[in-house]
Amino acid sequence: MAVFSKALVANRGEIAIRAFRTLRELGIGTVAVYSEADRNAAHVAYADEAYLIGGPAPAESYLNQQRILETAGRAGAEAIHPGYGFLAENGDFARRCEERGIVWIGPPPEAIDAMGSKIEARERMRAAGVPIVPGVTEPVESADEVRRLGDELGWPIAIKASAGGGGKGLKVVRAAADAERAFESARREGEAYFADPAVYVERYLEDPRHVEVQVLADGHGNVIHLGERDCTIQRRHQKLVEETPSPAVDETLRARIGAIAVDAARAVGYRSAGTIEGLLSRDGEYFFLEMNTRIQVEHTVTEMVTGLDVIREQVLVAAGEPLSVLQEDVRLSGHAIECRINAEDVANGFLPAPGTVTRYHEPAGPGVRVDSGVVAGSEISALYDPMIAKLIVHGVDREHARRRMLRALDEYVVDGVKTLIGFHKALLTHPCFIEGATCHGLVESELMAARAAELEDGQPHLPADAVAAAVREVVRSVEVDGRRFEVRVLRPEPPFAELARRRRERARGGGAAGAGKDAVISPMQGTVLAVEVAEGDEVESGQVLCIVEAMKMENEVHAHRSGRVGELSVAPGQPVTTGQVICVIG
Ligand code: MV4
Repeated sequence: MAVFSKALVANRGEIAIRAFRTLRELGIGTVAVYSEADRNAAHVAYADEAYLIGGPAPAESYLNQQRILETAGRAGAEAIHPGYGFLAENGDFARRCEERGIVWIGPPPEAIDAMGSKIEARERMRAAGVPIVPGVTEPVESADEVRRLGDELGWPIAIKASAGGGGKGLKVVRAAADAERAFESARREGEAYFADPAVYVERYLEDPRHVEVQVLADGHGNVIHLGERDCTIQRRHQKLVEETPSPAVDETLRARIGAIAVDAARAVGYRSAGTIEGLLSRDGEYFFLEMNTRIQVEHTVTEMVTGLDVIREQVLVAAGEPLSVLQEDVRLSGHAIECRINAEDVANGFLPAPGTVTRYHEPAGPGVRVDSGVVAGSEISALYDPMIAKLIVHGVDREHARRRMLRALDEYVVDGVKTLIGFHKALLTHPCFIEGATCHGLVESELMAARAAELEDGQPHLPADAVAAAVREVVRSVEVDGRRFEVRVLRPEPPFAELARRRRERARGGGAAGAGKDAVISPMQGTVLAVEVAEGDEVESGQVLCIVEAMKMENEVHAHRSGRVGELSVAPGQPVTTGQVICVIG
């Protein structure tokens, strides 16, 4: 007997399909919603029924609360699963579902709201005895206060937007002299992103690990944890690889952070699946950072080592059932790793690379799981998140899982768009990853990008200041005497390709006269907010030269060496492109 007869999933892509799969196993009818850009999307084809809910932009469709609620009514869906992103952490939407008698497959709206304000969450956690990063639990109102807190907590400190999370609005302040600019910048970001300028301050931990704990809670007083996930490898606060168990957590520490996570969930009256995000310091201290009140992208690795279906628990708990397992029944077995397969161009600062997937083949075999939302012919739209799929592997231990992941990455074929497959191959063979270190800074390094790009498209890519040979390498299959060989053929680059490459190099500053190693390059496309130096100024290595705003985030551009500023080409209010020479330092 099914708990609901029909449920709507207010999402798209891989997570919509992931939720449909569980619903189908439970005998629950599946309802998809889609935008005009998603008429041919895989999640629409998978569901039993599908309804167009509006235009291509998220605001017209997947964020259109009224349309989604009306559609649930029209389809006769008794419950809504929000997936992640879009409306998943919108307390008002959860309330509106419940007011209409539609079951919200998620946490209580009050828990969403309490955790949505990071300042309130910190205060609630402090009161409940959950360790938080040392700092304030009330908004910070002035740069003076920031300086005072820095002296009190010890530099460096972090300024964070209260409505933020996931690192949006995070500013690191290394010294009192930087307090004013960072404070103003964090407030502007909070306002631009979340319409809330409130910020708070905490001690900045150096080289921490991002360790989060999966919790499950039901309406019968049961709260359990399913162990941790290590998500230390990120780029600009976007997770790229997640694994469990964490290379830095043993059984004793797991029991400790598990108990902290359960206390945190209880403190807000949690129900459903949730994640306590925390920082693990170099000396093994664990601090609460924030709670994600939704199913997360990386829930999959937890499922691999526990054998549980986290979305099944969400659905059953929403229907009033107790959790299917007790804490003492949770067994963690082996090691799981997830690689996010995004359509991004690593050689171009991880820029989203939308387009049509022309050929598509997923890996399979022992211990391999692929959660995807595309098929050959799918369009990766620039309107939505560029994640194409998640590749997850399970092995008996970390090294087994790592090798299995490399095998699976080798089997993966995605043509038509640039992906992170090459990047993951480069990362998982790097000594830093192999030894389970934090790898801070590795993802951003230029050599990694070059190696990743090379593995991505099988052509040599050299760092910007190296001289590229004007030959192209292509791989061809040949048969010789009935035996099959893959051969690499070196061909002269066609003239148009060479011209395009020279143009790219010029844009990066590699070929500009007088630039070379001394050019400061914009790492992103955006708008110049402020220029902190003038032509002819002497600057120190690391000094802020200008601030570039891209997608409402403010990014400082720093001097890579000390010297005198020349050829300054930017001014406040002007646009800059990726690779543009901002100035030279001579
Ligand atoms: C921090 C931190 C150091 N100290 N907070 C917040 C959101 C998440 N995406 C990363 N965040 C951090 N918050 C304090 N007080 C360092 C980070 C951080 C980080 C932490 C662990 C692993 C990788 C990281 C990459 C960037 C920033």
